[in-house]
Amino acid sequence: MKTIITACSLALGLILASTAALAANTFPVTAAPEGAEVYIISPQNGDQVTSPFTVKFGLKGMGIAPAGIEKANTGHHHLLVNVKELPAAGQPITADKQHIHFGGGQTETELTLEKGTHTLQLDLADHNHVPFQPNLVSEKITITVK
Ligand SMILES: [Cu+2]
Repeated sequence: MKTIITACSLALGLILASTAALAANTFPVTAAPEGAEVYIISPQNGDQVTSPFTVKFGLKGMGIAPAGIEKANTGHHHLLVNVKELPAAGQPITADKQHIHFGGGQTETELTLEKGTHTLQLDLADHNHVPFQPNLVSEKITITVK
């Protein structure tokens, strides 16, 4: 019995260790091409909009590729809604209501937000959803939903 327990805790220890390795920084980081630029075409900083509204994504000096497709100098957009801290380097960007992935290669979206003030920012990431180095983010804009 004691041997079984020891074997089990050993196995568990190995699993925990490999999970920790994954949680640490095991994703390769893609270098951002020089001169690349991400920006929000519309709405513009300070705009008042009615929900739902369209957000158009701009990109210079790079191309768009769907998530999972590894191609030099390409990535896909992520829209950060009311996000205070930028996604961590070397990790895939979280996927939730505040971190919206456009893994299909979309360059615009229809957004529904509650009335009030919101911030929007784009973050381009590579085929693994990992931000580029340096991080390719747009200016953070503030809009008001009427
Ligand atoms: Cu993504």
